[in-house]
Amino acid sequence: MAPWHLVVALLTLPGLINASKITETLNTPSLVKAISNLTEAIRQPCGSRESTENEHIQELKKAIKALEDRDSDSCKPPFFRLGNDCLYVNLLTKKNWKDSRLLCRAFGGDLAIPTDLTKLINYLRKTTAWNDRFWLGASDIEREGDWRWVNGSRMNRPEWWTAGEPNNAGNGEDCIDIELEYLPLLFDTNCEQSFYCVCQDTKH
Ligand SMILES: [Ca+2]
Ligand SMILES: [Ca+2]
Repeated sequence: MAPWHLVVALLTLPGLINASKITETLNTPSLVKAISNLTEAIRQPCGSRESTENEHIQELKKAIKALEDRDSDSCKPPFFRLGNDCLYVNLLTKKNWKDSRLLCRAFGGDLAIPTDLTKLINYLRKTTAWNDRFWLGASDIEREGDWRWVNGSRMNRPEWWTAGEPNNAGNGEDCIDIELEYLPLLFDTNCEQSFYCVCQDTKH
């Protein structure tokens, strides 16, 4: 149950409101204060309490909104926030592109479609080995030269390619990877090679 649903459930049963229990569960002082104020207002005699009650309901709504904003900004583990994206960098096992995609899907995501390639590369350079390679979520498997992200959209970022890429070397390079050893941009590479990968939770 999402925290705000818990709050709403508690508010429908005023006799059960217990500020210390809510503090323990949610650890959000502003929300607890709003609930306490509203509870106090409800206890006042009818007639004198209406305006105070409305004020406290507004206060409560604001606190719940703040809680919702906090939750919508967070990424579900193992994903972490990097700019606008919820990403997961798999450094446990190297797999080919298709199996890397399955791995990302097992976590509830897919191979990454990064919003900010520079930010991602800076992160990888700080946290991984200098010559690591990572699959991303784009390929021209369906039609040579027609680069598509895994969500089906056209990969329209010509500035993200390393100079001379994509070159479909050996007539067999249909998947995109980052190669930190070289210029920190994208390469087309044989999809059967085994690399680490960057996954993304596309629900965030
Ligand atoms: Ca190709
Ligand atoms: Ca290439």
